[in-house]
Amino acid sequence: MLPILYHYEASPFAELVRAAFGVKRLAWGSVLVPNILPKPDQTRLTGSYARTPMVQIGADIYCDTGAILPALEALPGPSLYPAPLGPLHRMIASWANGPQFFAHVGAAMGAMPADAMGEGFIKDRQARFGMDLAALGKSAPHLTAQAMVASAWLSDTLADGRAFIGGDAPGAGDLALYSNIWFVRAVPFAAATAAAMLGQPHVADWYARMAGFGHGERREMTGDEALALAAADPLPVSGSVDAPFTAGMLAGVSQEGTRDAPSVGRLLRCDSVSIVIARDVEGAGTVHVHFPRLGQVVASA
Ligand SMILES: N[C@@H](CCC(=O)N[C@@H](CS)C(=O)NCC(=O)O)C(=O)O
Repeated sequence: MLPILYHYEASPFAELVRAAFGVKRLAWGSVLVPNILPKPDQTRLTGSYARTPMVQIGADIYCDTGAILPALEALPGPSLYPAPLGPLHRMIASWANGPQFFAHVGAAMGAMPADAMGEGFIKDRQARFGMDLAALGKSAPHLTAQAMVASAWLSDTLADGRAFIGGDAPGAGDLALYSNIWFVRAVPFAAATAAAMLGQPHVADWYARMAGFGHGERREMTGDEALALAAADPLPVSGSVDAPFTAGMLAGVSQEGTRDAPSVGRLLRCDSVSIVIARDVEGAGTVHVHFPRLGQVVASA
C-alpha cells in the first residue's frame, strides 16, 4: 500500500521522511499541508495532531518520525536500522531530533528577521509552542554552539573512513543528523553556520552521500484522494495497554512541549514502544492513529 506523506517543503522533519523514502527507494504519495494551523486534511484523520510530518498507510495513520520510521521499516527496501547499530539508531535519532533539533532551530532561525517568517507563522508558533522571537534571537549564539557539537561529533565518528555513522549503510540516526543540517542549510540567514557545520572534516562528503539518496518516487495527490485510501481495514494491533490505562478506554494523546489539543480515541495499545488509538472518520470509517511512546502524554478523555 502506498505510504502518503502529509508535509510542507520547508519542514526538516518532513525532509527526514522524504530522505527515508529515498534510502528505501519507495514510491509515495505527497499531500501538501500548510505550515500553520488549520490543517483539515491532516487533522480529520489524526483527530488533532497537526505536527509535520504525518504518514498514512491505508487506514493506519502515523504521527511523529518516532512512529513513522518503524512503519516504513516494514515496507520493502533497505533497513532504516541497519546493523551494527540496529536499534541504537533510535537513541541517536532521539538526541538529534530532541535537544539538538532545538539547538538547530536557534542556529537556523535565531538570525532570521521577523518579516522573513511572516506574521501568521510567528503567531502560530507563539500560541502552540510558546516561541519567543526576542529570546530566540538572544540565545542564538548559545544554541548555534550547541548545534556545532553535533557536527563535531559526527565528524569524529566519520574520521575512520566509514560512509555513515554505523558503517556502510545509512540509518535513522544519519537521517536525523542530516535533516538538522539540511534545515540550517535551507535558511539563507544561517549560511555561515551551515558552512561551518559542513566544513568539519568528512561532514560535507557524508552530507552529499545522504542527499544523494534523493526522495524516492513522489506522486502528488489531494487530501480527498488520500482520505479515500483510508477506507480500508487498519492493520491488526500488537503490544499491550499498560496500567494505569485500560484497553478500549477513551484517551487523549498530546505532545510534550506543545499546547495543541489532544487526539482522542479508543486506546488499543499503550506500552513502552507505541500508542495506538482508534477513531471513526467520516468518509473513511475506523482508522488507527499511531504515536511513539517517547514524548507523548496520555490522559483519559
Ligand atoms: N517529534 C516530532 C517533531 C515534529 C515537528 O516538530 N515538526 C515541526 C515542523 S518541522 C512542526 O510540527 N511544526 C509545527 C507545524 O508544522 O505545524 C517528530 O519527530 O515528527
